[in-house]
Amino acid sequence: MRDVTRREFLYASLAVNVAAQHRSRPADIHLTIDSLSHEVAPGFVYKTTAYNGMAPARVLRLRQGLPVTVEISNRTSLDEYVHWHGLDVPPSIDGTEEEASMVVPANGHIRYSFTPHQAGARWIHSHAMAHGHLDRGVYSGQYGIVYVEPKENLGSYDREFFLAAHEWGAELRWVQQSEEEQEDEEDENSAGTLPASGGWEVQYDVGSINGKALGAGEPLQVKEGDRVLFHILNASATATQRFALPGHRFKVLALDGNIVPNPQYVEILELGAGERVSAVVEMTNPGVWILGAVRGSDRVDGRMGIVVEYAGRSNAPRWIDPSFQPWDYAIFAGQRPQLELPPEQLIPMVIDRGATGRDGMESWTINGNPYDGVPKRLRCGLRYRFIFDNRSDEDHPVHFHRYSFELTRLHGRSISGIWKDVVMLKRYARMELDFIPISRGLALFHCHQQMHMDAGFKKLFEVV
Ligand SMILES: [Cu+2]
Repeated sequence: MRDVTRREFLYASLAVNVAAQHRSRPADIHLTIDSLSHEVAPGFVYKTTAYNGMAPARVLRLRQGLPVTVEISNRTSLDEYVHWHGLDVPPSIDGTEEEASMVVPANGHIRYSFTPHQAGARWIHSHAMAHGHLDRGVYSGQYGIVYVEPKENLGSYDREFFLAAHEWGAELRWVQQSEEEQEDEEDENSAGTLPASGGWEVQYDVGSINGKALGAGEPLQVKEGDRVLFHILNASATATQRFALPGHRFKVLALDGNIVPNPQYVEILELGAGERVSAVVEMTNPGVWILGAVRGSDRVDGRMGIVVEYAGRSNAPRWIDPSFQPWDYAIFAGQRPQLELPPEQLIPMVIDRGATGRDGMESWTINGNPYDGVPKRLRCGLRYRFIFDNRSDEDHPVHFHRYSFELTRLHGRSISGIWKDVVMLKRYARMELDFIPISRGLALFHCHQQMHMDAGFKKLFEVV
């Protein structure tokens, strides 16, 4: 063996140092999954699991195009998946079992890096299977908003609030349908093939915004004349919510973090499970108000809401029922160019119920098939169009992992410029979505209503 020169020795030790520094360089984001006893309101305490001891997790701020290193420790005795919802990250770190992502092992940890390319309001949540355990996965306290600072900002505003809605105390209950509902369904479904007696539904004890029931948390403090930017996430496992702030209007700027072509004022925001809305409110009506669920049972009994308090005001929080307004993505859309190349491939997506199990539990099918885990191949860089046909009597917040899509056809009309990653497919509705997969690997499609997903409402794709 020849002698190592001093110069070679210096280089060698330098290289080891660099490697050691690289290994020990602190991660930009630490997430610790641990059990938590979470008080939603006095008398409403839930044993759950959460990130860094808080439900929701503190808002994670990333910068568009800037790589981040993430370290996740799991102090629970169950394997976990952390899903980066609305970000095109590689399947290995997207955080689902179906995409063969890295698992965060029970009592173990993982570390990885990625670059966020999509700006705006995204989120993280557990993608662990819940099935019969209505305190796991998206039912748990493992959720939090991820805000990717855009290169261009959303205009001027005086303050910014992040609100994450979530319910607690999930329980399966057999819900008998009223005669009126049965008649409605028979009208809409002339073939009369639906079971019209009732079904298992998830019901909750109490709702929360930022982890607290209405009246149990700190009010949002505003001043007259403020322009307040709200980023609202519906982190429910199953429920759609409609929110209003009486005496004020929301100017919707972005859906699922993506800027809309045609910002519009609305009184009511509707969010299916997993959806986000970013909207500006001009604070021109001094008082103490409830920003809350429009449905009385959710707001009054379920306490889904948060108090908005103008400086110097201390009266009891007020609620006024808004007049009914349908929520329609199309009002925020642009017009579709008349001359346009058709997509390279159409993918029919017929949504329907499958056979009811012996236990009375429903099942769901796509194109008549239950989930089989065999991926449908897509070609990188081609434009695809999903053609949805919902033959069921339920709304579905359908979600595509890793790729955002553009709504191209809604209630029989062509539209453009609405980019989303979860979209409400209404009962018996048709809808078309375009997308171009640009990164390879597995990508999961599923309904974000957890009961539906657990009952087979999912389909696997592979981009090659
Ligand atoms: Cu569904």
